[in-house]
Amino acid sequence: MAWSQEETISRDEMQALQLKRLQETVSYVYEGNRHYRQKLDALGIKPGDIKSLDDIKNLPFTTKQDLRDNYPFNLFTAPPKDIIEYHATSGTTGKPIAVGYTRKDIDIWSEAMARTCAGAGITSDDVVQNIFGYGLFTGGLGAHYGALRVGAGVIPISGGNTQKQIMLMEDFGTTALTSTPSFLVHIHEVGEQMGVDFKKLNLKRAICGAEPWSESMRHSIQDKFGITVCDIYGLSEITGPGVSFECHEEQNGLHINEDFFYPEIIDPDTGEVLPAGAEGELVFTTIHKYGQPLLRYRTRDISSLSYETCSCGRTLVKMARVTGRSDDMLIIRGVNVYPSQIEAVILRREGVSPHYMVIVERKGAMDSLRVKVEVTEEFMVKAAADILQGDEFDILEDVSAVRSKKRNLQQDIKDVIGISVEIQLVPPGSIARSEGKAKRIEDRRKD
Ligand code: DLL
Repeated sequence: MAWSQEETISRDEMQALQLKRLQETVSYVYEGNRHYRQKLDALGIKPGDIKSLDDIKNLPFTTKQDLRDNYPFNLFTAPPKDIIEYHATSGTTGKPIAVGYTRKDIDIWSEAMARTCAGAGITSDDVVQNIFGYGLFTGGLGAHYGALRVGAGVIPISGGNTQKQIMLMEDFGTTALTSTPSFLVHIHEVGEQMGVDFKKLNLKRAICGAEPWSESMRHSIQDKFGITVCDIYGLSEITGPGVSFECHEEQNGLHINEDFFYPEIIDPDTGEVLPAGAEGELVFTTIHKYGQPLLRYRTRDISSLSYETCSCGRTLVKMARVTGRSDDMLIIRGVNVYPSQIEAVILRREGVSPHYMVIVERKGAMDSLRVKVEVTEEFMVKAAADILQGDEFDILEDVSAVRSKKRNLQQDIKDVIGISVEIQLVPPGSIARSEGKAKRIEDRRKD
């Protein structure tokens, strides 16, 4: 069931609402923000020039660099006294990016997250263990606000504390989890070692996101915990989590809260707007935001839009699962590679776990790709048993089993990404675990 009425309105009604809010937003930033006024003046655009939604394509893009250049608060449009909450992205280098919310922004964010929770089937009957990190990261508080709004009970445990997570799942009767997918895999692994059968707990559903993941990873988490898992997408610059969310009815694409965040897909190289269905870079204009509204923010996330009807009854446009980032994308020997493609192959294979690390190195003039993958405990036990019990023939068999696993993985990955990789099988637990977003790429070419 949809949470709010705007989720099911007709396309005409939605577009009328979007146009009204877009016009208000352009006037608001033109009047209230020096950076945007200069940008719009330079292009000769006045707020009154926005007469249709199509006119959005004349507005300037905003990039991460704009946010960096205006650090910390020069892109805020609301007066400082109206900002009631601050967050910041972790940032890979140097200073983070700051974001600020007015009371109204927190209200809209809570609404977006209430829709997200409802989309995943969370109701006032649920006990939500919120594993997203609380703090400057938007995941923790965003999920907290949404869960509160639907009337669920929230356990604000935040990330980390793996054993305590498991203890609370058992003791508090947790029914829903909100977490990065990689951390759920880790929790399951630790729980298994402790002899916990997650399927016997009260767990029913989870909302996972904040990092690229694959359909195979979803199935793997669903099977391991015996729950339904929905994807959630968002970014701090736009609001945090809840920009879009999956419905549990279809689990196929994420409904965008498009009455708050107006989406476009562009060609990342030319900036040209692409038609529905085409894959490209997601761009969002916040059309109902006051602290730090952004015009045409380039997310660098790759997706596509679908306006087809969804069986859940929501009319909100859907975006496809994010397959990678246009800037995180690895270019190896001229080929574009997304780590999520490699992940999908790994998850299909028996004997290896979803813990992996993609290492890019430069050997001479050639870039090479190495994928470190952990084998499972069972694989190790079986291999060790064969070696200990076996005669020479069995040892050879075992070595050849390892070899053939490597060869198969190598071939499958090559089939998907188009270039050859070196596979390094490593023992369980040897790849560093993250308690938030997983780090899956080590690009040593930059060293
Ligand atoms: O990760 C907000 C969030 C919190 C989303 C909790 C979902 C759940 P940032 O730290 O600013 O914000 O990182 C945003 O993470 O541009 C994507 O590249 C990536 N990302 C977020 N969700 C997904 C997802 C939060 N479901 C960046 N699938 C975004 C793939 C995702 N990538």
